[in-house]
Amino acid sequence: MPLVNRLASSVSSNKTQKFPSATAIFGRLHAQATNHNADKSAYPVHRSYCTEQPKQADQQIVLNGVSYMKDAWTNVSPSISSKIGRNLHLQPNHPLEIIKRKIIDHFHGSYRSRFGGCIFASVDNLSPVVSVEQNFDSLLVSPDHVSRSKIDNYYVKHDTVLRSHTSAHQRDLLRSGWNSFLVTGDVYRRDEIDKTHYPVFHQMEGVRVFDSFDLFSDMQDSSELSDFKIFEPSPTDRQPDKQEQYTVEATQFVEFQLKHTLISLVNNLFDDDVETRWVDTYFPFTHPSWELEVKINDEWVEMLGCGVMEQGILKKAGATDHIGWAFGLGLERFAMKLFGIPDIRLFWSDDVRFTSQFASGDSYKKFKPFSKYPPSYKDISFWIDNEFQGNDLFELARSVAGDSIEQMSLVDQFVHPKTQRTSHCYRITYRAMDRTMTDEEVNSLQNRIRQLVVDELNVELR
Ligand code: FA5
Ligand code: MG
Repeated sequence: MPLVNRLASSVSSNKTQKFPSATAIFGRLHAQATNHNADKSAYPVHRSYCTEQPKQADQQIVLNGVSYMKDAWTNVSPSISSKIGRNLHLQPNHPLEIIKRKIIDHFHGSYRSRFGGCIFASVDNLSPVVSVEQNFDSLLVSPDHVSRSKIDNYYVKHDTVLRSHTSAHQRDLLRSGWNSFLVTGDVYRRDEIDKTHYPVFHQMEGVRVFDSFDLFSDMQDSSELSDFKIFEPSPTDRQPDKQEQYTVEATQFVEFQLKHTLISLVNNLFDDDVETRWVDTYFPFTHPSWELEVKINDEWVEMLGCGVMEQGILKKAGATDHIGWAFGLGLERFAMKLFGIPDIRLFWSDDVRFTSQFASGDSYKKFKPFSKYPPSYKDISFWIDNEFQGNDLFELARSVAGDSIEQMSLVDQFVHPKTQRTSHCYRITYRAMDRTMTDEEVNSLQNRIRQLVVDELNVELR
């Protein structure tokens, strides 16, 4: 779409790595890219990337009614594919649908064009099956970036992936002519297991781009307008607080706008009853970049990532004379804070003791936990080889025990002084949300996991 048709609309603290996720992966690569002495062994060579030739397998995988030919990259498990199409964010009065609606209402209510219309368009029905190009390349994620790994993603086939973030749609929506939009959807990641992490969760992406009139027109004295420019006359070096092409003042305006927008959202949702802090971070698609953390039950929880969009993405989308911000927030984390939901697995529950509590659509009602059943702890220790990845273990355990596992954590590791072999000990917390699990049930699940780690992960039990 020609540019003229584009809709005319228009503090940081220390990083705590409590909830590592793909951001941590983006961050790791940044460290690798900027530190030439980085320990390469931290990125084992067996991780494979999209440059590999796919091996054709004579099997199909059907997702959302569409059939795909499997190849060497396919790693979508049945438990994951069964979640595609559930669309919790579209189920009326599901807590994720309520929080989505509240956020959209906030944006529609707070941001209006000169003519009174909504500035932010909203989309929530895009398929989670996207191309690798959309999920990574369109966002300037380099071809060998660790975040593309099969260890961390669910590949449908070599060039198709379950989106790992809603950022996968940024470039296409900008290209179709929108300057400000919200995109909500289910996203998929091979990730750790605990009360704030689940392999399928929901994100909302927000994007807003500005031309120089949008950005500087609020200046008191319009004669000053001409003094402010979005672009440097010639690119500078990249600096910690700005990209090469953008001026400091344009970047600071956008940073201010972005942070103000997100803090207003959080205050509006949580009635100002909330402690927040900004943490500097790294994403390949924004610079500078931040995470917003919120205190929940005395713990800082990362709620979203955001930043000033890389100009290369705007260029690819045809918005060459613009600057913009983007954010991606975790809907579960917002709903957990708003409703006081203690465990991310509950969002998938069909138990009426859960669903009935939201049936009225009342966003102010606090969740009343039904009785908490006793946990059962089991440890599993083994010698690992260089190929071992924690995410493979988490996936395997989930395939056996599903949502009966509340948490899995690495509680001990050491290297044997003589053999130099590495031992890992993981503690599995079993606790179903709807009943007490019997000892026999837990033992049988644990035995099955012990058997499968040996068969599939090439480890030796201790
Ligand atoms: C991203 O996904 C970036 N695409 C966000 C972004 C968008 C940055 C636009 C800049 C510009 P991250 O991996 O940090 O970033 O995830 C964003 C949010 O999703 C997190 O802050 C968290 O709230 C939520 N989240 C991440 N992993 C999980 C998980 N396994 N379970 C539940 N929520 C998660
Ligand atoms: Mg993050």
